[in-house]
Amino acid sequence: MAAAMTQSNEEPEPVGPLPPMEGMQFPDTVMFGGFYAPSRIEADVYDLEVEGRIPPELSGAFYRAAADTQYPPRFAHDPYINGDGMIHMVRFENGHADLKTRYVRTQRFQLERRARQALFGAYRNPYTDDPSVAGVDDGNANTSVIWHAGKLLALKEAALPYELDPVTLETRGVYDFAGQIPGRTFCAHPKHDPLTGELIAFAYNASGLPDKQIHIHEISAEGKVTRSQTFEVPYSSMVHDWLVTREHFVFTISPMVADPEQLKREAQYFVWDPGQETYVAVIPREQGVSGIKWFRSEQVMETHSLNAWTDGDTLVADHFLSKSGWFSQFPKTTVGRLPEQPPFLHRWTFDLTKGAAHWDDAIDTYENERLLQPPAEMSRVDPRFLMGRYRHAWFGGVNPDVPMGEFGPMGGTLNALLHRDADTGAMTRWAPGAERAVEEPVFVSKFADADEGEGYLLSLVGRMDLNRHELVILDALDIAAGPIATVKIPFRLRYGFHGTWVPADELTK
Ligand code: V55
Ligand code: FE
Repeated sequence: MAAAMTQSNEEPEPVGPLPPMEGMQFPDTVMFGGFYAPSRIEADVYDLEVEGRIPPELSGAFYRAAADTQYPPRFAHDPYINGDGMIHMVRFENGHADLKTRYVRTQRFQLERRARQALFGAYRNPYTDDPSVAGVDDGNANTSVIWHAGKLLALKEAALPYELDPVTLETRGVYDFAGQIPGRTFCAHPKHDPLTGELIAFAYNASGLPDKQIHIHEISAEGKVTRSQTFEVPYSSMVHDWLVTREHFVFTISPMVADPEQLKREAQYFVWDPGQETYVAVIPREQGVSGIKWFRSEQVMETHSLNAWTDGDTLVADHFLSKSGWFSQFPKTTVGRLPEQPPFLHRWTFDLTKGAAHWDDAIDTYENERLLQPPAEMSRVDPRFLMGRYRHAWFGGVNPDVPMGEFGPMGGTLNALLHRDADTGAMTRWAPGAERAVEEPVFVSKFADADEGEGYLLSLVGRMDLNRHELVILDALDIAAGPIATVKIPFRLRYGFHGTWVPADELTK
C-alpha cells in the first residue's frame, strides 16, 4: 500500500520550513474566493429581519459549526476543513430571532492571532508547523456542535472537543470528559441514544498521528464514561462518520488513507488510494469488540450516515456513499486529480449470521440498494427515532432546474432540501432557487410527545445572489409549501457543516 501511495501525477508539497508569510491575502482559489471566502465576522445582531412569522413555540437556540479560516494558509491546497471553528447561533424567543457568531478560542486560534499569521501548517501534519507551536494541540473545533450533560461542545475529529458557554459562546477550554477519555481525538459525529440519553462516540488516529486503532466510548446522560473499547482496523483510514443502531456499531473503513511515514515527507494527510479495499466492521454494542464481524464492500467512502437499525439478524444501514471520497479536499491521489464523485444515498442490508472475525476473511455478503438516483448528502432524522426503524428523513439534494456544480464537503452545491417518507417512498422537495444553497437541516419537534416528524425543519441558506445568508423555517412534513418564516442575516457566513438545536428550558437549567 505504501509503495502505491508514492505514485502520484501531482507534485507533492514537501514538508519543510514554512514559507515567509506574504501579507494578509487569502489564496486566489475557489475555496478562498467569492462566496466561499472566509467571513471572519464575529457579530451580535438582535431582532433579525423576518419574512413571515416565526412560530412562537419555537423557543431555543440553533447552533452550527463552520470553518472560517482566520489567516491565509501556509499551503496552497489547504483544505476547507482546516479552517478555524466559528459558531453560528440563532436564538429564538417569542417569535424573535437574535444572531451571534463567535470564533472558538482554540489554543491554535489564540497563538495565531498573537502572531498575526498562521503558525500551523498543513491539515493535521505536525511536521509542517512553525517550531514555536511544536507540541501544541491543533484542534480547530470547526465541524459540529452538540449538547450533552448540560455542556455545549464544539467538535473536530482530529482533536478533543472545546466547551463553550451556550448563551455567550465564550470558549471555556478543551473538554476531555474530565480525563475519562484516553487519546488526543474525539469525533465530529457522536450519536445520542434517544432511549438511554447516552452519547455514543468513537475516535480514530487518537495517538495524534495515523494509526490503526479505533476507540469506542459510551458516555452516560450525566457525562460519565461508562465504557471505552479499542479495536484494530486494516489500515489508517479517514473515519468521519459511522452508524449506530440500538444493538450495533457500524464502521466503514475506506481508501481515504493516511501514512505516518509519508507525513514526514509530504504535507498532505490523506490520499485516496484506489489500490485499497473498503471494509465494514459490525460490532455488537452489548458484547463489544470481541464480537466484531467484518464485511467487504465495493470501493466507496461513507461520507455521512443517515440512520440504521437492527431487527434480529438483519441490520439496515442508510448512508451516503461516494466512489471517490473527498478528492476535492485532498487532491493528490495515486491516479492523479480526478473529478469528485458525488455522494448517493444507499441502503445496505446485512445478514448478521454472516461476516468474518477478521477482515482478511471478509467477503461481500450484504445487499446494496441506491435509494435515490440524484446525489444527496447532509441528513437529519427526528432525533427521537435515531438508532431504530424510522419513517422520516430530510437531507440536502439537487434542484433539477438549476445546474449542478462540483461536489465538496462544504455542501456548496446542495441546492434543495428533500424529505423522504420511508413508509410510502414519497419524496418531496423545496428548492430555494438559482444562486442559493442549503446546509444540513436541523429538526425541531413541535412539542415533547409529538409524532415522528411533527415539527419544524431549520436550514441556513446561502444567498449568492445577495452575498448574505438567511435561515429558513419549514413545516417538516410539508417542506414543498416553502418557508413559514425566513430569517435574514445581513452578511455572508462561511458555509457550515453540522449543528444542533437546544430547547430554551435546557439552556436555562
Ligand atoms: C468534514 C468536515 C471536517 C472534517 C472532516 O463534513 C470532514 C466533512 C470541518 O471538518 O475534519
Ligand atoms: Fe460531517
